Amino acid sequence: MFPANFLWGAATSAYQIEGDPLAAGAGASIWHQFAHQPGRIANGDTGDVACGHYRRWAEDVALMAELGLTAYRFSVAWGRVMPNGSGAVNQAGLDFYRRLIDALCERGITPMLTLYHWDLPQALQERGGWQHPDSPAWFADYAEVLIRAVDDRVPLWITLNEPWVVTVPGHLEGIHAPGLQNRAATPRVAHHLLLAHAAAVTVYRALGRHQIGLAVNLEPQFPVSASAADQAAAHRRDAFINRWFLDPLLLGSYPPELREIFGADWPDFPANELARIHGIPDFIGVNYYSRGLVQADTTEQPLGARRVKPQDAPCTTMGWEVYPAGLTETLLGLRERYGNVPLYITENGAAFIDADLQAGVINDAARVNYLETHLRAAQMALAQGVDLRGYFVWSLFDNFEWAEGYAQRFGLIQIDPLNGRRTFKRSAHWYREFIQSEINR
Ligand code: IFM
Repeated sequence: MFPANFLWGAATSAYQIEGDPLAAGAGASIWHQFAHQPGRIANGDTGDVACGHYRRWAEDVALMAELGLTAYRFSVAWGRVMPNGSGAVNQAGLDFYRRLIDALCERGITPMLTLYHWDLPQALQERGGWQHPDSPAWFADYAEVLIRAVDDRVPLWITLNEPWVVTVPGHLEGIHAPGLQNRAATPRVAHHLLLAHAAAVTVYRALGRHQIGLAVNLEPQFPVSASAADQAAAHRRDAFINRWFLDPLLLGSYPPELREIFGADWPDFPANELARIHGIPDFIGVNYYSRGLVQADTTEQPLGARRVKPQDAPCTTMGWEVYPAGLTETLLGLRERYGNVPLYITENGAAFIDADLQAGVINDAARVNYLETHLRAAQMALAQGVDLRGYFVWSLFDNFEWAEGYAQRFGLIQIDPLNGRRTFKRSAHWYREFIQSEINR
């Protein structure tokens, strides 16, 4: 049912797994700074140790091979490569990623490299971060360093991971780094992220030889009732989450609902900047976890809507409903709105409280069920002709789940917090068999 050259992967990101964030001359990131502020992260957790992948990368690549992955999605910590975010390059940081990529290639695992998974160098934040009009140029310079260094061995590039999350939890709600609650700045942050994506793609088209896209978090929105207010709220939330970034990129303009949502805080963006953003990436990465059930609520500003937890539906420990049909709907909806752009599912997975290790097995049956039903949902979109090229489980490891710290566990592989020992959960064994059966079909 899956095409023969379909990629079977798992995904991670730098700050969530590496640990040793300041090693070998690396510059601190906004997440390092944020996690060390009291009260920001559950249980006071930080990424100082994380999964220890910075030290154990070779062992981790061996685990990926044991799992039978044909692809691995990881991100580069900008501050390891450019400690101040711009200017001098730190060779030791670059070498860490070169070694990782070489090891993946030796094992026949296709690297998918994300340039930005939320860990802006703190030095750039101090200059204004994503609010600064030069931020797209900073990003393009950083992208150029990486493209020149490793494009010969990296066939799949992602500019930004989930620019919506950088924008909203990071700059509007203040629950992610850099922890700002600045409604007036929020639209510009999003706009600069889009310009940064476009600038990196321009560099890539000049220097790179493979494919570049971006990864967005998408979730279909459903009104909680048939009332006109709830329906309008679901529609606004769809524009706010699903179309904010993809419409300007693929259609050339922002959804008009954003001006209604932000009112006077929505600037008139110049036509030449919108034209620069408008451009078809080589692929879109879809990060799918759940659907949104939406209720109108005027106290929730600026959206006038809030997400509610469904009654009597299975949910993960993040409180996200398990809703596989939404994945099929998302993939078909993308094709309907934007045309048959190549797609990868760059993240899909679930946090659960896993059973303890018993007789050598961590029986995470709920995660197996989640993955199986979502793969079936992906197959349904493929059967209807969607150009889906790969699937990446989030996540390879239990890791630092941002503001939730280590309490939320998405991994196929458990990490012992005391000694970093890695243990395959049942879902890892299941995924290995699934991949094998697909490859041998
Ligand atoms: O852990 C995150 C990841 O960094 C980005 N996408 C969602 C995941 C689960 O919340």
